[in-house]
Amino acid sequence: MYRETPHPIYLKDYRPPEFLIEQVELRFELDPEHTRVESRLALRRNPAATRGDGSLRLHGEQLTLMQVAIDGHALTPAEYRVDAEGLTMHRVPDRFTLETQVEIHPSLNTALEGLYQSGDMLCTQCEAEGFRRLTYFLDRPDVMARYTTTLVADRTRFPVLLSNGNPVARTDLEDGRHSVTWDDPFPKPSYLFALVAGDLRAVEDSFVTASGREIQLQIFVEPHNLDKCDHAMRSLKKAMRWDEERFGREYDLDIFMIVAVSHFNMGAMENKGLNIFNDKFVLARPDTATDVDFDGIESVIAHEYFHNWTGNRITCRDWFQLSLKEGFTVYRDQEFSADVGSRAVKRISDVRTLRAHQFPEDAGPLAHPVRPESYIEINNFYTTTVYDKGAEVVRMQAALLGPESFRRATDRYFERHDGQAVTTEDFVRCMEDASGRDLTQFRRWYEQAGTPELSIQSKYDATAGTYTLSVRQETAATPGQPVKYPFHIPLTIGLLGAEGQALPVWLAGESAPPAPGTRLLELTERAHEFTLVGLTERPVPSLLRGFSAPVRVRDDLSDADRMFLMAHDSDGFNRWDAAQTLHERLLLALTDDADHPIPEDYIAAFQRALRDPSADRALLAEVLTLPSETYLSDRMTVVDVDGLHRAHRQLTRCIGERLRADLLAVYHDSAETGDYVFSPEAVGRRALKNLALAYLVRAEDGEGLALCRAQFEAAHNMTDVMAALRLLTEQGGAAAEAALDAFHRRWAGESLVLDKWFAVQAAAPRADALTRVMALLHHPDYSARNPNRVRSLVSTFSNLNQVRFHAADGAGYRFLVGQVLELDPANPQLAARLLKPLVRWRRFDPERQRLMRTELERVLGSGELSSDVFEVVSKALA
Ligand code: 0A1
Ligand code: ZN
Repeated sequence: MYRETPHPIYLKDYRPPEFLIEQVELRFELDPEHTRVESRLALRRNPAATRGDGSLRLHGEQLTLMQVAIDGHALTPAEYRVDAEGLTMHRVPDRFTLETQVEIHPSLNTALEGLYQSGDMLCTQCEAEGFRRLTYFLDRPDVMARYTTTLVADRTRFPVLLSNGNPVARTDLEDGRHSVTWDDPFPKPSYLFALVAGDLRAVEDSFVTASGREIQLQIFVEPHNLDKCDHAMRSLKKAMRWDEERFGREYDLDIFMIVAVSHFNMGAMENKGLNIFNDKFVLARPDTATDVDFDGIESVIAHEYFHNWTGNRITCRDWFQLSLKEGFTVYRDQEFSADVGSRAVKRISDVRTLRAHQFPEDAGPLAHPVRPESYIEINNFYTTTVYDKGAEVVRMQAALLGPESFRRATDRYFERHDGQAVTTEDFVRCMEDASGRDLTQFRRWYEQAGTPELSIQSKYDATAGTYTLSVRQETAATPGQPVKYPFHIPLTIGLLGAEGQALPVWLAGESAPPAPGTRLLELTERAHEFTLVGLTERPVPSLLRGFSAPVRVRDDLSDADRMFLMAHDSDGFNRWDAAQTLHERLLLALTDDADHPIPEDYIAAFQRALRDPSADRALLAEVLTLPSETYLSDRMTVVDVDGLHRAHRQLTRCIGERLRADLLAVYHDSAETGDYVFSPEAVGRRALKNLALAYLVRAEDGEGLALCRAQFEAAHNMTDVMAALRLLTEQGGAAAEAALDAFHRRWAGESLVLDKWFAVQAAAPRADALTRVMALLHHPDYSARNPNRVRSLVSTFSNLNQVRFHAADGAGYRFLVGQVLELDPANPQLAARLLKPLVRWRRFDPERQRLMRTELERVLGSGELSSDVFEVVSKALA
């Protein structure tokens, strides 16, 4: 909590550390109320740094210092100073051993940063700056050290004691405690340190690496969750194999451990050899978890595992480089999911996320480059820009280099920088060195915020047989960056002939045509003209195939062109994107004018898609899904909350009515037979079936609802149960209440399933949504101390129930701010994230703007805020 305005930290102020820490010995006497931490650090002056005044300052927060000694001599109070952020020793030798003893209080730690209690266990979260809540340290990622850690705790309460690396000693003590010592041979930054203590059970397996080493794999959970780890273990082994095959990366330690905890601020954490997970991304059984959960587990397990090379072996020099590890690791987990599942479906879901979250962030007051220049609170920079746009930036480099050259470049990166703390610049240099390409201009993707908009105009000249694409790029100003320079944009395109066949993309000046198919064009100027030749008919262009760059596109294609692409494009992503644009244009027209006609050929195009027996079910489900209200609101200059909601319902209902027979056929054809399987085909089939059900229910002819009730009663997998419960809750009435009660009774002891019960009520766009949400805050199962529970109720309401959150009287805004202010003293990270939906306030009508601004000002004026919330709210209002 601060009283003064917190100061930003700037990239330009980066200096190498004055001291290095070579060896760390830690001893924790663990107890939820009072934990004692003894540390012994081998420090030496960094030869690469300029000499300061001879003093040394270590980070430390919320620590009670008991003792400090240099080379065995206790310091007197005159020789050091302690303040709220650290410990300064006035004079230190060039090389010495520092010993400290501190006390900390895990059970009081509600921020879930540092050492905290989750249920009956104790665990740590150190990224980004949590290690300083364990002991005094140089808590910055460019200080890499070897750690030996001894954990001491009561044998009965904490039979399992884990830390990074390999266990090297175990002792039973006389007083009922025991101790385990762990040694991690790999130097690591402090943010990758972890410990766990608890009464846990492990599911065990093993993995033989490409070079023949056997790795022990363990997933630790509370005893009642042992039957929910199979999918996580399978996912882990798949990820390990994939990283060997695709990136040549083998695991290094002899053990790899995962621990599932129920209180966690984020998704999971890649601590060396000891990943700690939000249990939501570990635990799954077909009857407790949906396909979306299974999918999330597979990709988060992979993501954290992949960090072992991209993040741990090679880490970040400073937190401005966060995307070095996060962008690259997201790219790697995306590619993994694409390879083990469906590439087109994966790309669609990633682009959906990017457009729904990153594009608005890039267009709003919190816009920042992939490599930010400054921050107040680093915890606020675990953003969709750093993660997802960061992944796009790596993807574009992979596209520009081509697969062989990109693999050479990543090999070079791993070889050159193993064991180092480096920068995004070092990464790009490896790309250049391995490929011979000059990426000078490309670096702007790391430096400039904002989403470029491409306008593409086409002209066909029948006599010359040429087709000209005139492309312009423009990027709007973002906070602190009034002027934007052109980006280097990979633009992948294809051309389709009248029968839907691929035509060659033959550039004027080239002596012979390339083979028909996809071609990568490169845009570097503000405006480019590409003249394509050898075309005896006007082609239909398929632009930005596979979403080859994170840009918005404005083109001059007709609806007929889009329907043609939807039916014929060989690029699955673009078939979907054509459909999305059709939906979007129609929905926006309906928003402006409820009487806007719904074209026959639009309905017919979707009917054809539904009737195509060869169509991939998963892709078909994506094609038939309307863009969300939140996404559409980003496409309007002034968001019309109620108009969008009405238009969405109107079109959904119309599709349900007009395509009723086809939807019913699809629904019945896709019935579940036999046991639940998590495969791309089965997931696609369930997605399509439940989408059909949603249209049928919303047609409100009674039959859909009857099917829905039957599905809710009969289904054995959570995907089908939740799909039905969501629709029933949305419809309301006695059937909904009965279903919600039955569900709650059935799943009373299952925390993650109860999260779904809260979320489904918060998301239902019924008139009494807010009243219900507020009542649920007092439900015995609600807990403001569990981030998953808070997100399931509060974030679901404010992010996924746009029409009710933005109710014209401002009650939704007052509710959210009340929650933020209540949570902030306990858990600033969570509070700052909750505030995000209000940041877009300038996009709404004047009255809503006023209401939202008033609430943001109420936050700012409310006295002691965390730096997390202060940064978000002050930037939102700037
Ligand atoms: N590095 C993790 C994400 C993470 C970041 C911060 C945390 O606490 C403040 C926790 C996890 C990842 O990318 O998975
Ligand atoms: Zn990550």
